[in-house]
Amino acid sequence: MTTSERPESEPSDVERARVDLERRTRRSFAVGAVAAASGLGAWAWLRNASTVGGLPWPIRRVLEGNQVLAESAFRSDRLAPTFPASLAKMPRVNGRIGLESPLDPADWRLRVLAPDTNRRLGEYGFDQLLALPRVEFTAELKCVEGWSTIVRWAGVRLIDFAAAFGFGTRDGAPPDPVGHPANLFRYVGFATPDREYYVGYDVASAFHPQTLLCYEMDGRPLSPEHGAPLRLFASVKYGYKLIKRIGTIWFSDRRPADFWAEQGYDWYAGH
Ligand SMILES: Nc1nc2c(c(=O)[nH]1)N[C@H]1C(S)=C(S)[C@@H](COP(=O)(O)O)O[C@H]1N2
Ligand SMILES: [Mo]
Repeated sequence: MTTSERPESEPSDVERARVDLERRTRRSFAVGAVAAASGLGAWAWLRNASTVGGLPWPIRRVLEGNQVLAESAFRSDRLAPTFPASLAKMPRVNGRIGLESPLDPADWRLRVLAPDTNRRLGEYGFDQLLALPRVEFTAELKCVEGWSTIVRWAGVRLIDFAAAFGFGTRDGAPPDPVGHPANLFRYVGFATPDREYYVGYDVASAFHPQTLLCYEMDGRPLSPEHGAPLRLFASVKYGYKLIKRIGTIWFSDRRPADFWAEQGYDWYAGH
């Protein structure tokens, strides 16, 4: 396997977390089971339920339940399973929002913005990212539409980028999620250069060791459809959080807007 720095997962820990998660997920879905058993039929029951945030409230409840349990089960030392690179494939191209306008790679910069303004705190070229420690591992891309693909990812850990340039913390010191969590801004936002697609992360997920500013899939530079020159990969999030063609990043205490959360999907989107 050609991994430069592959996080090793601890099967027992991961397995324990998963069993815990599944047990609690089943419990939240029991809300729906009660309706199905009532003779009303789950569908009719859902259709008649009032909506909250664009979703019938029982679905909203399950999603919120999942957020609570995913956050509590989530610890940054719990790594998602990794796979041998020989099992990796390229996923299909899914989602082109924010990729429609032409992009000259030579002009591309990663811009870090001040919280809640468009003021630029820093601007970085691709070479500056390449100069940071490269991390490569093979892990699953999971789309909520119901498919998943094992993919070989390479890039820079977001936490390493933040540490290198003094972002993510109130005092500019390197982020220390375990030792000094209060020093971290609570959220990280990302947007495409045209701002058409945008995602928000809780800082624990953003600074997870398997969250990458990703510049390679399957051992090759990203294609435009997969988000060249830079996209996100996070092993703890569903595909819709893995924004392609990142233009801007901001660290903030205000929860950033999220394209699919605005359409009624779960904001947290952990799995
Ligand atoms: N800019 C942008 N990023 C995006 C999307 C999108 O529409 N626009 N779709 C998301 C969704 S829903 C998924 S499943 C993944 C798919 O990544 P892939 O096209 O590399 O397979 O990209 C995510 N990132
Ligand atoms: Mo997706």
